[in-house]
Amino acid sequence: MVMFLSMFEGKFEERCKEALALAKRMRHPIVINHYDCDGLCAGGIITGSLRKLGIRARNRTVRKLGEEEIRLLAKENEKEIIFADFGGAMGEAIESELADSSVLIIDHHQAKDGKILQVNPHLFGMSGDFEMSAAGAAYSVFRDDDFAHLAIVGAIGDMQEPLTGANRKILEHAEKTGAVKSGTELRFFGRNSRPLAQFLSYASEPYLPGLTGDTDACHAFLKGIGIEEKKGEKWRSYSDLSKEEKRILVDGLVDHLFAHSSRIPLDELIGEVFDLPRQPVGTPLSDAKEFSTLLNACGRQGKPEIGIAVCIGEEGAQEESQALLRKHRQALREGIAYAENSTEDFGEFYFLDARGVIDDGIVGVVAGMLYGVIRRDKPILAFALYEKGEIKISSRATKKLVRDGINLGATLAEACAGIGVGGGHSIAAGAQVKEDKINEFLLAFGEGVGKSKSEPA
Ligand SMILES: [Mn+2]
Repeated sequence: MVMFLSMFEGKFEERCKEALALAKRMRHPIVINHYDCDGLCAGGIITGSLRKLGIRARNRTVRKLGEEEIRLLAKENEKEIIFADFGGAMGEAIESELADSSVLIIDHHQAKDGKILQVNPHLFGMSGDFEMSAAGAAYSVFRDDDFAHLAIVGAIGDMQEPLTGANRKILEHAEKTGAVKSGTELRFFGRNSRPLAQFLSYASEPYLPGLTGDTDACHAFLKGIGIEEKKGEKWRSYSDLSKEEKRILVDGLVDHLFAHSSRIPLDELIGEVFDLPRQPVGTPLSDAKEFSTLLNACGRQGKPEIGIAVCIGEEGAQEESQALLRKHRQALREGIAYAENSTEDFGEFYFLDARGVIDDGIVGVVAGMLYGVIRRDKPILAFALYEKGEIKISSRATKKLVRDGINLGATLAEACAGIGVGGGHSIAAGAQVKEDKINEFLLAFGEGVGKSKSEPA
């Protein structure tokens, strides 16, 4: 039996216990979660924990939960429902449409407390934007240490780094149980799993000009700084390097980036990383950041059930998920190659029109990666085709731009007023606008950016 370790202060802890008691009374619940990394982690924690308790939980992953979705759900006559990573803002609709069902909401977005039992950091004076994800909230309810690593993967997927507050408490606990091991290292993928040249040439977050996508250039670079790629017959990975070699590699990268007039700040190259020692060695699952990308790949390619299976630790799911991850990375590389040559300077912001070229599911990620290759002096706005004559809009900024007054969530919401829907975080936000309204939108967005710069927060 799992011990209910006390991790948080009074009221939140009480709410978690109530939620666990409600979940344990369920017999055949359906867990409904959002399709992004954090949603899948939360869904995986809940579904996996319930099944370990002997409860036959089913899982369903969806892209959104609005009034229409709730109405449809009411028709299905589900009697026991757990919502994860959404639902907090839909309390009233859930109350009226699903009045006959036993419902639990585990969310971390802005929400109101109501009659439906809800676990949400926002309701207890914590920040759901920065210090707890839906996966963190789900883990706080079930406290099953087999899934502790997913609480960290979910937080990283929702861009909550650096981990502070509740996230830091969960991390400390997860480190004690041996599920997670943190350290300060180069942040690219494949520290433990890839030969050095691939480690560099596959780097996409951040994107390394002159190295990403060019394995020959990476061999030459490593040779130039005197790092041996092989030990005997074996290709060395980053984690095989000595401390001194790691330092030489980092210095070499900084020089290289400077020579390519790249403006990647050092804290995007090096930072806190999270190894997951209980996951299969040498696979993307053994690193929290890679795990999060793998889950996003599953969700965005319409295979969330594979992501859930990986979270729960079902056999065979791992191989399939890695194939999805490879496809996802390939699409990102193609996207950034296109974006690099197609981004235009629109005065107040950079504009990437990727309609018909980059998928709406990854256009935001590509927009963020663009900061590896263009000046970081203004926000990036990108267009992709969406459904039914609509355009999916993604925008990204940098931390410095946010400090200077940029708030993309607010600016997008305002620019969309009357012609679409939009919103999100100050550093990353999205919107959907009808195709025939895009000129109107572009003008309004440019004006909004100009205004927020002149009135710093
Ligand atoms: Mn989330």
